[in-house]
Amino acid sequence: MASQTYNAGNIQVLEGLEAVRMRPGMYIGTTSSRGLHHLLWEIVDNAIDEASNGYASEVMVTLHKDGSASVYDNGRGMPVDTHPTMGIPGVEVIFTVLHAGGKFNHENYSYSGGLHGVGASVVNALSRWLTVDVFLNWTHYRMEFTSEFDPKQGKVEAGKPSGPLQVLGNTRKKGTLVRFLPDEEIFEDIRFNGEQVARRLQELAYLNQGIRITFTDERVTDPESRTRVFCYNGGITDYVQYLNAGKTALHPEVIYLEGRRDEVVCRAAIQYTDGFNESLFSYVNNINTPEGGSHETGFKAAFTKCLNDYARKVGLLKDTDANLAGEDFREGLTCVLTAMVRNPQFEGQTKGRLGNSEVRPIVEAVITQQMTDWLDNLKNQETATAIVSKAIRAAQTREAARKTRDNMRKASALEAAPLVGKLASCTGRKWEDNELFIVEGDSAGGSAKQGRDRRFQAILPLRGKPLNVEKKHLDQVLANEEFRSLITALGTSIGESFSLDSLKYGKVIILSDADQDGAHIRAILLTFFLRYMRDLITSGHVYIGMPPLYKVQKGSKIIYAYDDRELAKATRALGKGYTLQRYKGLGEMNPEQLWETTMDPSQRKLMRVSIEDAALVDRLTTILMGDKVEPRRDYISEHADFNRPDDFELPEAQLASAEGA
Ligand code: 1YM
Repeated sequence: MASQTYNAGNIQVLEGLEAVRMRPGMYIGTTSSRGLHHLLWEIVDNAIDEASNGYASEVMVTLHKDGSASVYDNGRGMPVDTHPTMGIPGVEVIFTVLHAGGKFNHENYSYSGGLHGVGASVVNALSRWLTVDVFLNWTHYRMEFTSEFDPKQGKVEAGKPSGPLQVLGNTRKKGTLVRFLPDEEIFEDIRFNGEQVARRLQELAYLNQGIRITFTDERVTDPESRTRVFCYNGGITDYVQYLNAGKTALHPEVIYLEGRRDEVVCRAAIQYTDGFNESLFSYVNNINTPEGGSHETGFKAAFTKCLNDYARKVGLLKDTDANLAGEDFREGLTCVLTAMVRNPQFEGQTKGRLGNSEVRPIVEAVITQQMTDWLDNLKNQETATAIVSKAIRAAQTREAARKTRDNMRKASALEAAPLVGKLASCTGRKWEDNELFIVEGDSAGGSAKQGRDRRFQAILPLRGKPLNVEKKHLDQVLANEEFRSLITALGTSIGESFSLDSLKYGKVIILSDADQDGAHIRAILLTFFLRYMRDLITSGHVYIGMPPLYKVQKGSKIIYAYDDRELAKATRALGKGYTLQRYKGLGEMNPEQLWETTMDPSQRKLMRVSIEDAALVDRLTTILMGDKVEPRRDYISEHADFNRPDDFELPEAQLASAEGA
């Protein structure tokens, strides 16, 4: 694919930036909000690269009132001298020639996420206007570009220079300032999301130690909260401490490992907590790799081997003992792992996995060497012992849980009927087409059983509130009857023995009431999936069913409304004399209504649950579902929106991204 696009790319150079406007999706993936933000990240990446290469110390990002965004770095300034073969200034090449990055692809730039320099012209092509100010050699240069309809040609000319490179005068400043207004003809919505921008900038600040990133959202009225500065001299060490806020650390100091080998720079920051979850966040060239990959594999192999060797050396493991498993060493682990790689190949469904196989042995060697040094250091003995002891306890509980699981499997194998507890299974044989509805309450469960299409819809009613699994150990989860029914129904097993291959349903749909209890149940189930069946979420199998909130009726005409906006539309459509019913719970709907509004694939609304920002989700789940009261109270008083049905919607709002299905 890569080599083919290169050829296609050469052709597109001839076509110019119009090609980008014709098919924006090919360059930025989508023209949704995600694509819009992609424009900003392209420019921000260039600024961060300049800083991480040591030329700039400061990056400033501003969202302006007119809808434009600007990015400044105090680095060298983009080249303004005339390009040897094209005969135009460097900045013009960068902003008007597709794939210009290749032409300038110097050594120091090849660590970037992929599109360095390439991105700038794409941003220009998809902007209404773009200006670039270069502060270089004590001179202030400017160049302006617009995308405007040209009546002579009868089409939009994309990213065309409004004039030549201007020299505006002398300056003491250094660096590059790019400002652009995304084109509303291209994007569904051109409003930037300030929170989303702030979050990513904070992440970049953690990943790029010491770089000062200033974020200003001029659209915010309160001057106090308009500007935020992110700068972390501790880098990923600070990041781990931030992730562990609200957890109890097993040792005060974060373990920091760093090394370089064959051009790959590898860093890890590690701190254990008294919890049971593994929170490993990995990045390649500042890009999150939630699906892992060769760098993660190398890290895990080295980490496990070093700790096992150490455990034997100090006698915590005897000659006759088996080695501890990787997951035993990762219980309660919070780790941020980063690798800088020359030509990263991102693979997997969401391009979230590093494919470069050469990276594995490199990371493995760096971590082995660094971790061995750390374990050999006398002052670390107490922490090292605590880590190994925790892993030994984890292994013991794992063994106990395995026995419980085996018994479960035997028990269910003995059962002749395919019924699991109260599961009403479906008859279809194709797992991809089958759907499992997890329904709150027996009465709604009853309606769902009657209303469903039994060929592909199975119903599992949940009695009362399920166990909150945050801070529960695997064996406690397995002892819980509701979760046992769920695990058996799904067929995947759980935790380390989870296997997507044996999943029995293509869609797993949570169906709960639109009230406080319903939101809580949803949050608990999502926490369970997140902690014990993470891949079920990342592979896109988990959904939230959306029952309507209102039924508006006039005569035989019925409209179901799923939110207040739809309600307003419905009442307008039906005119005077309608009756309005507000559904408080699923139980108020009869089987036909439940089918029509919530279960029928041709009419229902579903939200697919995704993990947009794994680190944030983890932190929020810990804060909101964990056992420390203080951070939860702080978070809720800071963020709660009391117009929402319930505060527990918060972690879920981060988890779920709306998607028609
Ligand atoms: C606000 C965004 O783009 N800064 C930036 C970009 C470049 C340089 C410096 C730069 C690079 C090099 C030499 C080099 C870019 N250069 C190119 C290209 N900030 C922002 N700051 N001199 C200056 O790579 O050797 C692309 S970006 F194409 F010229 F290499």
